[in-house]
Amino acid sequence: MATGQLFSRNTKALFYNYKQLPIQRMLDFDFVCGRETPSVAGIISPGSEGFQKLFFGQVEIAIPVHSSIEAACAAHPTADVFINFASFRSAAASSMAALKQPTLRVVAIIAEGVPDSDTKQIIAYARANNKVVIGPATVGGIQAGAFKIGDTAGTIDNIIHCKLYRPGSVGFVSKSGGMSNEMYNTIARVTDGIYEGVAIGGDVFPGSTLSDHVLRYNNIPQVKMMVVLGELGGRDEYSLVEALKQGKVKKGNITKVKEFTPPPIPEDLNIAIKSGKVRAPTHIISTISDDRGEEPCYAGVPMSSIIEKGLGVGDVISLLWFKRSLPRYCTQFIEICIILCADHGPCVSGAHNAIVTARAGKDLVSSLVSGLLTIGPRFGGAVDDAARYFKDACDRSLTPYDFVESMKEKGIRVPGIGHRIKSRDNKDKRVGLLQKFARSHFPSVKYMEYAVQVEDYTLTKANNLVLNVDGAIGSLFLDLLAGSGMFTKQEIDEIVEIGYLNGLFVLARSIGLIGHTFDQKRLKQPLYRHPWEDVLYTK
Ligand code: Q5B
Repeated sequence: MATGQLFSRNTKALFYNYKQLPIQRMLDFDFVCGRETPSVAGIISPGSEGFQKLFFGQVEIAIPVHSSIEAACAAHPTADVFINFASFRSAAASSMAALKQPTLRVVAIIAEGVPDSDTKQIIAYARANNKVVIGPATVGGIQAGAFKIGDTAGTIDNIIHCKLYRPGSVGFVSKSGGMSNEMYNTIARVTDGIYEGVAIGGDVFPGSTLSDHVLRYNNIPQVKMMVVLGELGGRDEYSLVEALKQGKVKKGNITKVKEFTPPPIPEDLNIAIKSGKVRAPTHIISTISDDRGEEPCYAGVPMSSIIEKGLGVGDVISLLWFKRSLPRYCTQFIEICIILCADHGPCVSGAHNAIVTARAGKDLVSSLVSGLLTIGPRFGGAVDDAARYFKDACDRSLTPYDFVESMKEKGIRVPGIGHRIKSRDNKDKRVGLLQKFARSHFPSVKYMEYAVQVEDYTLTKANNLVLNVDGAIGSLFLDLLAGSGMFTKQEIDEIVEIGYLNGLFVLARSIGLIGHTFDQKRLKQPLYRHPWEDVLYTK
């Protein structure tokens, strides 16, 4: 084993396998010791790369993450300690790979249960190449005021209590990691404190022995006293007796340690909140669903009860959009709207866009979104405006004539009226189906009747100025809101004002747009190019 110091206040380590807590504990230790730079130079997380955010005192730092030991060593050539938090299954291979790196000098293996045969190979390789192995099955080691491995010495409170943030004069080595914490405490009470402490690990074949470390401490001038915690039945202890008999272990004179008060480590926000010490404002308010309990709830209704009661999509929309359970006829109406608006063939704006996008090789979400983006005042997105204008005109008892003519004066087309292919003689079947359902289930269809009177008037102007599907849904939803007795007048105004109802068309038509996308992909359709013959080229 190499003689003398293993670590210093400038030691940099590479940490194998991302473990947030032990890394943060190392950084907290660095901070209370007054180190200028963090001791963890890089993290090795096989297969991933990037950065991990951790705290160094009060500030956040980004520690680089490397996908291999070789890449980490190349990026951090001054890091000479390898802290191996791999499982017992992969600890041997990763430790051997680390020992083979010329930049790495010390390897600490935390895992318990590494096969003895693997450990023996590691020890042989380390000895032959003048490298130091601590562990396996170790908590690690610490040089007070300079560097610590992983979870060594426990919490920051314990570290401060045991004065490990500044060097004392005691070199300590122990077989047990758990007992070394107790010994740090005892040593701090009866001496000027620890200079360095190492737990060699509980395995039969430790990478470095009690005597290896005692003989090393003997070469460190700052170590004036040594404490060894062996175990019953251990053999390593005899080699220490032999070393003492041969006078290999010198005596030391203690000089007074310079005391200082370490800076406090800011408490983690989550811990402080849990203990009731601080309060923090939230950034989001949510009132429609909650996924924190055993099962998600929609507007307070557990998902299992939705399934047990055999509720449907209309009920889920009632809960998540309107925050209440609506009567069955209302949820049935919502479901009918969704069924009727799910698709209207490949030629409408939305489907056309989705088809062209899918044929350009784009993915499902892109194709869906490109279709959805066409929904607006002319296509499918006139439901809210239809509800707004019909409600305003009907509530003000405007005659259909006055309403339509006042819209004409303002240059606004009546939302919910007019269709590209539907007409007086080819009425939209969907409108008829919605009206039929409402007439037999709704307590009142006042707004719908008003819309029909508007249609009667617009049809006197042109054959295609029929009440379309947007207008039918818009006017009938006003009847649903007013007639169900489930909404106050203020709530109805808010729903109309915010504009909930285009959501019905958006939701429904997504079903069709997804279908068209799959259809094109299934048919392996090539890139779409519009034919020249279909374009009027003019100046
Ligand atoms: N005129 C829908 O127009 C369309 C008038 C009007 C007064 C009106 C048009 C319109 C309001 C918006 C609306 C939803 C653009 C339609 C849907 C879903 C769909 C689609 C599908 C599906 C059709 C000819 C003359 C002009 C106009 C006048 C037209 N509309 N006057 N109020 N509303 N409607 N959108 O055929 O004197 O000659 O200048 O904007 O409700 O999107 O299946 O395809 O499920 O996918 O292009 O059903 O009505 O008529 O523009 O040539 O106008 O009528 O001022 O008068 P057209 P235009 P003038 S449902």
